[in-house]
Amino acid sequence: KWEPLKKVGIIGVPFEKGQKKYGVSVAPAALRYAGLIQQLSEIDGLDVKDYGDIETPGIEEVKMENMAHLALVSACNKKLSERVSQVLRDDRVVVTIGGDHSIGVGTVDGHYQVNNDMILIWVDAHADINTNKTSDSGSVHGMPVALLVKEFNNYWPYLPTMDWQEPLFSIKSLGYIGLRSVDHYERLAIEKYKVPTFAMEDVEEHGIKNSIEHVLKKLDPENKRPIHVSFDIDALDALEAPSTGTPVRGGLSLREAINLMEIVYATGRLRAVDLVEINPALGNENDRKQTIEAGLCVLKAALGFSRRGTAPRGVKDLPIQ
Ligand code: HAR
Ligand code: MN
Ligand code: MN
Repeated sequence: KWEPLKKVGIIGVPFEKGQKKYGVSVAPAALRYAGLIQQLSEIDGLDVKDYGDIETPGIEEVKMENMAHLALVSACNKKLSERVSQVLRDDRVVVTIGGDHSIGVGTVDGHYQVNNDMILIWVDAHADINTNKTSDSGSVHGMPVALLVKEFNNYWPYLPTMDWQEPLFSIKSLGYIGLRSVDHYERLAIEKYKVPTFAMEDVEEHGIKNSIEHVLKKLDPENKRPIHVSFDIDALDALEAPSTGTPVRGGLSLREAINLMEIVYATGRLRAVDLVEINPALGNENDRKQTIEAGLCVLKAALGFSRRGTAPRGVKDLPIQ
């Protein structure tokens, strides 16, 4: 009974204060310049609307222990959350182009406001479930999942500027794919809360198809919940997507990532996709090109592009001479 929604809304988030390197904020412009809107519009039957970029200039900083730029991260995510809800209420699949992964707070919050039965698939080399007590970096892009889940309330101090965000999403609705760089307390959290996780070792053992199918079945045995995929480009092998801030070798091949997205698309329940952590300022011209192309391939697969090709609609024969 579920059919893929053939309408999408694009949001760009040129935000990079959730981590320390210059350049992730250029990704929305780089993806648009590379033909994002046009390539998505060429997918059979897909209606694409661009909702523009989320800008958050001139926010005053607050100090928070081992948590850099909290006020900026918060302000950006507040605006983003509202925009994500709006796109979903317009009956479109929301595609959010980051930006670093701290923007996952806004995308998931905005999605949850509209579909509180949503499930979240976090595709990443990292688990991004640190608190400011467990993080080695103090960068918020390693903390979005911990900020979102209600079970983590007692692990956080009061966070000034974050009052707008009430963590209501349950960790029981979260699954991971592609992990291979997980901090000690992150691993403890995954085990304590039994988060369905197909780390790279598990993807090796079961293959990508079984991996995503297992996670979906575990979170939603009745196949009835809206799906949010938060895709960190560093889930891909560093050789496939080199232009990213924290690359890790030994990751998903682009083929595996495309296959994962095709499977999610085929459920008909995909309602939100994030594509984050592409940093066009890192690496050489070829690295940049490869990484952006990989990102476009992943998005297209999520939105119904068929590698088999699609025959022209309503046409039964080749043109006669
Ligand atoms: N776990 C480390 C931290 O908390 C590194 C995670 C940041 N890298 C990312 N996130 N790209 O997926 O800082
Ligand atoms: Mn991430
Ligand atoms: Mn990552």
